[in-house]
Amino acid sequence: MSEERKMERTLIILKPDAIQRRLVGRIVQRFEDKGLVIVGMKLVQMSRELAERQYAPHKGKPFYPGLIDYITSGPVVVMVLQGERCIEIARTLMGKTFGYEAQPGTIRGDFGVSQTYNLVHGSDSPETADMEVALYFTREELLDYTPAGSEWVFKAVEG
Ligand code: IDP
Ligand code: MG
Repeated sequence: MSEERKMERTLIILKPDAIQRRLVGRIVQRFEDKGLVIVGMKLVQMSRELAERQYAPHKGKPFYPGLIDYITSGPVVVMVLQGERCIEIARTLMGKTFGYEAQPGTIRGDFGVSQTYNLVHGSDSPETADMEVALYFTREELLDYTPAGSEWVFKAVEG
């Protein structure tokens, strides 16, 4: 895959409820099924300091303290996905923020109803993705490879 084809990376977090509810495999499957490629993955217990960096844009909002408590309440899986337009594609797969609003067929729509406990995080722009990926992964931990059969999945995503 050549670089001019808008290859992107995005940070996905499977939040503590996804791990506690044993939904890791089923959620990862959604991203794999779509054709996004896992280039980094690990289990992490977030410190409050790390959580505050992750959610700095939300500091001061009413739900912020609860969000920090939630994301630090147990292990999370952090994962970097790669693919053309993967930031947008991953967020479409996740569905709207609140489980009760998210469409059936999306991760949040199929597995939850909560506002805060919504199972999954995905970066919202290339700039955010770069910043968020760097919070959890060194360059060496991200493995660039082309999965078998990619030519059948990625043909002309753009134009
Ligand atoms: P996103 O995860 O869909 O990008 P954001 O608005 O960036 O949604 O919010 C970050 C996270 O904060 C959400 O995923 C959710 O866990 C939590 N959150 C957002 N808005 C609310 C709220 O109004 N009440 C409670 N929790 C919220
Ligand atoms: Mg967000």
